[in-house]
Amino acid sequence: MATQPEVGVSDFVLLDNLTTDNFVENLHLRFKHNKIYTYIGEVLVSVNPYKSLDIYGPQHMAQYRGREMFEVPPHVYAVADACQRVLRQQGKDTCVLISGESGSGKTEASKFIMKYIAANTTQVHREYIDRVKNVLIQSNSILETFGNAKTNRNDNSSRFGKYMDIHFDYKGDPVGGHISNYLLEKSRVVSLQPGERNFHSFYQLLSTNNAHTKKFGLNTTTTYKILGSERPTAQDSKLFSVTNSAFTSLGFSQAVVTDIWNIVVGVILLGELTFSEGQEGQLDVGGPLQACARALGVAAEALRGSMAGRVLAAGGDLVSKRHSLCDAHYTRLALLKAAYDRLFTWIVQQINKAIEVPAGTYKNTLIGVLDIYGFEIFETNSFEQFCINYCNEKLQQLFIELVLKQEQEEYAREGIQWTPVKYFNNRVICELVDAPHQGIIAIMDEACLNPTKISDSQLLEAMDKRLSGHKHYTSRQLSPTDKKLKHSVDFRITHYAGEVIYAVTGFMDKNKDSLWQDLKRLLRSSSNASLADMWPEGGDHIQKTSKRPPSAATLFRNSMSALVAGLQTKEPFYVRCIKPNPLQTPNTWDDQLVRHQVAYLGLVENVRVRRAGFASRQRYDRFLKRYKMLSQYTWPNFRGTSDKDAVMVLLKDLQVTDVQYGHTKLFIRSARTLHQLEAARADLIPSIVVLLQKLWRGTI
Ligand code: AD9
Ligand code: MG
Repeated sequence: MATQPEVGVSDFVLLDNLTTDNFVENLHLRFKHNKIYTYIGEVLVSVNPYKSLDIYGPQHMAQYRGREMFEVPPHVYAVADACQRVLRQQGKDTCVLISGESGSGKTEASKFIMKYIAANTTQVHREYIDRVKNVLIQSNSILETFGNAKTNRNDNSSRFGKYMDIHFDYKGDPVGGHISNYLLEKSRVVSLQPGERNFHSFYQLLSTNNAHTKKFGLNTTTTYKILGSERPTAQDSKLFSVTNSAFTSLGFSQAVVTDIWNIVVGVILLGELTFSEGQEGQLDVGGPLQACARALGVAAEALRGSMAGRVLAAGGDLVSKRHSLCDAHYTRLALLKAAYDRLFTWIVQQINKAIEVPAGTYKNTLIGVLDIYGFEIFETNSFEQFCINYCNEKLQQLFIELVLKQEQEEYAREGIQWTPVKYFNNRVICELVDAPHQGIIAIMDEACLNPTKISDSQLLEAMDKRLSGHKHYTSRQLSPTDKKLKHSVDFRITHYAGEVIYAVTGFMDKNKDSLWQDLKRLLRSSSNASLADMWPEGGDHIQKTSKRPPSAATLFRNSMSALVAGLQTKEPFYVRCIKPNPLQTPNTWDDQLVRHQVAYLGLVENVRVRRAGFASRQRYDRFLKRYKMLSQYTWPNFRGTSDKDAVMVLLKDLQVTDVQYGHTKLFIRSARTLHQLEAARADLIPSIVVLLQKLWRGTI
């Protein structure tokens, strides 16, 4: 592998004339030759090839085992290996942060990393470790079935954020894991953009005639309302078996698997219920009420009742309130979203039970893999995109802080002087969203807590009042002449990755995220034991006044801060994913699209920082091994004491002066020097090979 010809430069720090044009050109050149990976120092830039490349097999894994990143061509396996090496050699927790926009290849990268880590284990306790590896990998299939969907950007788009810790014992073998899930895009259950699908689980279930569908009269040919116009495919039916066998591998009992699919059936059928106003003003519920109730394990009458009205505890009294048609529709939507969301979170909890490190097993270190939904700009952007894009801001912020911090720390550790490079710091955008009292989340929460009902447009007024003048915020009201802000509900955030216009419609409701107590009680009473288990608060006494739960945005902000705090304690590795075209096709390059991503990911600045001080840094022993042939004083052997001395002698002989000698590493200032060293090495290798061959043959 190491002898393969180089295409462009495999590390951007070696780029001669660093401009965005040259950066993109190098990326494109490599992409054309199926070289989808390129480094910026230790950061991996990955371009989605949209075709399967023969670079992930066991023989490829073997080539990365125990090798330094610069010794082998760039690869996501090299990142995984470096991660595992830090963990084994330094006993440090590490994490891989994968970012990039929707469809850029984050989830695939995270799976390759897990696959590599799982394969790279010692031979002791083989059986146990094989089980752990198997469940870690199988858990992905279940998560994707229930949490991924086809969007206009990606046929298998993650609609939730995932952070997975993989725990290792003192030998560096995986012993278990833990998954944290973040904000599932549950609104998808009830509304789809044209051309998009609901979560894969629905189509998988309906792709075959199976016990679950037969029992409730579902069939493969009917079009169900929540599924839009999309039909199950052959791929869905294949994946349905994969999901079911993953359930079995993870130790889900048949009863639990049946419970899960019954809930999915229940959700589909809830969408089929019809409401009409009866003669006496009561609400009539039509459609498959009986089957729906059976699937959810509740009495049909109780289900009907909870759509037709609700019971409120007012003061000490219980008051019944009839639902209007509009209330009933709203109630159904809320129930659909909540039921599916809880199902997803509950499945993650069950997976966690299956993969948790058994009590008594020694946990030493861990690798965290973060694969989160990418930055999104849709035709209409709502609360979900607001949260997703905020999440991407937080990760970008972490990247900025850690990359700078790491560099500075390394220079300090090695006793090297440097002047920091200026960056666009997106902290100001994070604060626009999450600052206490002044941020959008705080303003939303305040509105949600207001005892009088605040409408979405009143929320927007409140935001305008507090945020007018903010450089990254505006709205139709504040900028009436701005043609892009078409509707009165529009506001715009200038994110680090671009401008996004959000429609405030639905923000209040989605942020409150409340569900009538009656519905919680109904689900708690289900004979479907798993469903009942998902709704513990449904068991509370009707008159118990519990504190209002935190809003959806606050919960999300808190989970993001906890995530970032956790990541900051670990040694980070980065994979920056790039989407080459919007068509999801191979061999197609959209220069504008790539250029935009390179710009907002700050990749050129990343190279600058990396080179601000120095184009390259290498441990003395490694440097010597690679270049000692270039001087008679170091080839074949140096007679001095330390590797550092040898490198000093070597570079003096070569008259290389633009370097600084750190305590353990050599810092080379210009990429040109590194090029020259590489070129000199490449020139010499053939003659050395001839020399060695002659030596072996005894002809000299
Ligand atoms: V989203 O934010 O979840 O919508 P991701 O996760 O960034 O997005 P994903 O990994 O799902 O994107 O990649 C999208 C598709 O690109 C995959 O389904 C594959 O078909 C394709 N892909 C991505 N990476 C590779 C790869 N290394 N080799 C081949 C790939 N195909
Ligand atoms: Mg994904």
